[in-house]
Amino acid sequence: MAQVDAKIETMYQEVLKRNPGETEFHQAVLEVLECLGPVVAKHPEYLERRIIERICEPERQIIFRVPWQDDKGKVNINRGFRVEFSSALGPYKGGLRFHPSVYLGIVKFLGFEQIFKNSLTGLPIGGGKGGSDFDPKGKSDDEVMRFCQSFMTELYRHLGEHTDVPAGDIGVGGREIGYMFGQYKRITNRYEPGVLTGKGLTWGGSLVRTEATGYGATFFVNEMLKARKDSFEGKTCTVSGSGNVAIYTIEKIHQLGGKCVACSDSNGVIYDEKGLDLDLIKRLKEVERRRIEDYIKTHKHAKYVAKGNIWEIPCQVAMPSATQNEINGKDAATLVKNGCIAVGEGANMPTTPEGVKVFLEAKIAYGPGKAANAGGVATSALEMQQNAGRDSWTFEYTERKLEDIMINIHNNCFETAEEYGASGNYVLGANICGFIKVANAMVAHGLI
Ligand code: NDP
Ligand code: 2IT
Repeated sequence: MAQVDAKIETMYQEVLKRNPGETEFHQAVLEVLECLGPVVAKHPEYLERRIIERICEPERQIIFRVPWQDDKGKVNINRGFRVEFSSALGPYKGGLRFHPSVYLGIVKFLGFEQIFKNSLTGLPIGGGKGGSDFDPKGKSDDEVMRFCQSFMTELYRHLGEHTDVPAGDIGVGGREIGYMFGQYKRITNRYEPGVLTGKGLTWGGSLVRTEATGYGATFFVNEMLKARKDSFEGKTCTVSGSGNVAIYTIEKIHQLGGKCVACSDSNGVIYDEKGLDLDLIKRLKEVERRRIEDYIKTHKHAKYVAKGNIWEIPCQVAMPSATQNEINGKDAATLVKNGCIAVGEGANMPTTPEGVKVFLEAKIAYGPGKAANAGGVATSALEMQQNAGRDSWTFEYTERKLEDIMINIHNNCFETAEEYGASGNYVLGANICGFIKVANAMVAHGLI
């Protein structure tokens, strides 16, 4: 093994050298590479065909200027990205993120994780990600529309139902997908629903896609709890964020008998010991686009802590659903000390490597993002299936499919961890299981 590990270390050093300054990308690559020693020891053909080095290099990276005019007529310039990482298993598939922190390193970390996540879903989708450093916060609908139209005016030429199919992520929801779909249709003169997912229900969208990531992550945690002969019933839970993933995580936790007492946004944390009022949160965030702080305007018994740390609130189940690196080593230790027995990542890479180490050493049920939050992209693939068949399925049928997919992902990760002698380690299970399928497809496709 020492020789194999040394080879993988050399590959990682090469990634650092070729991608300077992209710290989130380095972090995502290291987490996967650290799991692959025993895999390449069993499969020397992966080393020979240099599969790992190829997987770490995106197939294509597109960076473009996005000029747009705000309501005052002022010209603004943002940067747009689409990283088409791997088409080994299907067309590039993955969301678009609009947030001021977006740069190439963020898009590449997300695109890299997406390859393995999409492989875990068992559906025919490759990995990609995109976005912009545009900040939708505080912008009018018209400004968001003009931005989306300008963004799509460049991006459209790279898309297609068999080529690359974007969806939402932070800052990109139904409104943005609508404006981008409209512009795509106008430029191409083609009504091609299969080119974007997360669409509205009357123009090609799928039931359950809105709920899918949060519901899926909760199903995944439910499976981890079941494997330990436990359940959500009566559990106190905390969910960071208050966007799409957080909202439907809270909803499913409540449906499964848990009580969610806290959520957050980038300004602060809400704590409601009676259990969060989800109807109010939906109205504040989905309809009125307000800050979570406004929760206490009507619910005076609840507490709001500006710049608070949600992980200091005792809980048995924690579901980070905001952004990357939101749980550090200290937060993880606090969670474990306070009695947390399960963590399911709705967000992508929300736990730092130090935090992951704490969870794994404490042997709590820890579901990493690329497994736990795969329900969103899986339901996007179901939306693609419905579009291809000019069909639309019922809520119940689609939700059952989502639950089956999450159960399968759980079982595959669990069994892979067992097979590699790391019982209960879903990080190892997810990385190995996701990687092998992609690697085998790459071997089959030859040197491309
Ligand atoms: P939304 O834009 O709907 O919500 C994001 C939430 O996270 C908001 O409450 C936001 O607060 C908070 N947040 C975002 N960035 C930061 C930050 N830098 N610091 C603190 N809080 C922050 O996005 P989603 O719910 O769609 O995405 C949440 C996470 O889930 C992301 O990691 C995303 O990659 C992941 N994910 C999403 C999927 C999807 O289908 N949408 C699928 C799989 C994973 P504020 O409003 O203050 O910015
Ligand atoms: O991180 C993710 O998996 C997403 N943002 C969803 C991607 C998709 O194509 O539905």
